[in-house]
Amino acid sequence: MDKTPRPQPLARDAMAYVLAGGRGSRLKELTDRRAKPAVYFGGKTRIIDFALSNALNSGIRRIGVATQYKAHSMIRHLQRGWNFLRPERNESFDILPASQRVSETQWYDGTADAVFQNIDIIESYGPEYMVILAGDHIYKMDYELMLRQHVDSAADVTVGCLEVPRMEAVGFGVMHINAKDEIIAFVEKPADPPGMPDKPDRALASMGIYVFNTKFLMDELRRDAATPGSSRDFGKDIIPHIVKNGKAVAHRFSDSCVRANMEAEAYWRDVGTVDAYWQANIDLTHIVPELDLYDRSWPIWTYAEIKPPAKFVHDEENRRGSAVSSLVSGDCIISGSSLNRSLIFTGVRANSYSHLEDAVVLPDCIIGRHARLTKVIIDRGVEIPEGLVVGEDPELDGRRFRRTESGICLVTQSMIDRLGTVT
Ligand code: ADQ
Ligand code: ADP
Repeated sequence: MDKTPRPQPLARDAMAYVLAGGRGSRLKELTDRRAKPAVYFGGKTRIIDFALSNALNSGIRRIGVATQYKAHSMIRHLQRGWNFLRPERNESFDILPASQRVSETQWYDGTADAVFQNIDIIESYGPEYMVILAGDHIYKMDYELMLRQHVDSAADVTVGCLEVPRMEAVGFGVMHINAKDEIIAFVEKPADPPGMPDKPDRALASMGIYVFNTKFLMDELRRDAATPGSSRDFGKDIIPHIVKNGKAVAHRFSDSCVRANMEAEAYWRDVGTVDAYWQANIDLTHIVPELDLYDRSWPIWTYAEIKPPAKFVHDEENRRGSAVSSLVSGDCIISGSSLNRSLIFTGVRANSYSHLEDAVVLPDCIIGRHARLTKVIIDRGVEIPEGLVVGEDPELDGRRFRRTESGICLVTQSMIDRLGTVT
């Protein structure tokens, strides 16, 4: 028998700190009233559940979530679904809204400031490592492997990274690395991203997730806070400074992503635009989607009320309630309505003669009789009036709804309320 002692999991000495305060303005009306990490995704979950579930599944038992922009919807979700981590088991779960703790005039500035302002809370727990996460990405990742690389390489910071097409990297931090995976150059959101030396059409992009030794991070945050002109941001200030003055190492996402089948590509999505959001949700209706929500070894936890099952009704007028290649959540009643390639969140009512195709319908919507909806996202709680047609007349749709260039329509209740005034 192999008697080599197993290494202790590093995750038990780590705290995950999830940055969840950003608006995500490219999601338009979907983030008018809630922060991007609180936006619904995948039928039952919200975007932030992915980072939080990754932390939990990686073995991390201390979690802090920094919120700022329109935080109520998220705070409610976190309080209901995520406060099962218990201090008496050496665990913790803290919701950390910007609350002017450092100065009475200062809300969170950049992302680094959202950590800096809570240094005392972090230090009171004394974690050895900090795993800084963005709360707004969809992916499955084992952070233990990133922690292990961080410790083995004795890095000051380890930055999660993945390859993207070069021109898509304008929205990311972009890095060059050497043969030992040390980051030798880092530039935040360059207008003309540098390609990889061996693949000029690709760029190595930061995922905006970082591992630090806690003491090093606290010293860095204090140094940065005392630096005039800093925007107090990880991507703009902290990471470039460490790349120049210390040891920053890149961790490739493909090394630690969790895949049900190893031939699948490493799945990571930003879902930061209306198109990307629609596509990632609709992708789940594929026969074998790249993102497997049914993988019991890496569950995505969320808050969900106990609701009755989805029901499909063959109505009195002999219309079948049916769904093909679709996901339908609990508490939905699909009565005499047909759904194809659609993703229906909890509590939706779809009435007779309505037809939904490539539709993403958020919780508690009511679809009126004879409505025909194609390539749509329907915001939470919208009442679609009888006979409304969306997705068949681009010009009319463009005047009534938020229509993207690729023809996806985002429909909110206020757009429905204004329908009578739009010709
Ligand atoms: P961005 O995604 O542009 O770039 P940012 O908008 O700062 O980074 O958001 C990062 C995360 O922090 C998001 O989850 C957001 O909700 C949250 N956040 C933003 N401002 C906050 C605040 N004041 N308080 C609390 N939370 C806040 C970053 C990196 C890039 C990297 C990309 C990857 O800077 O280098 O490539 O992430 O998406
Ligand atoms: P959730 O995102 O949790 O589904 P809702 O879509 O119901 O919640 O609302 C999003 C946020 O907007 C919540 O914080 C809620 O309190 C707030 N809100 C809901 N209705 C209104 C309203 N009429 N005016 C202002 N804020 C509202």
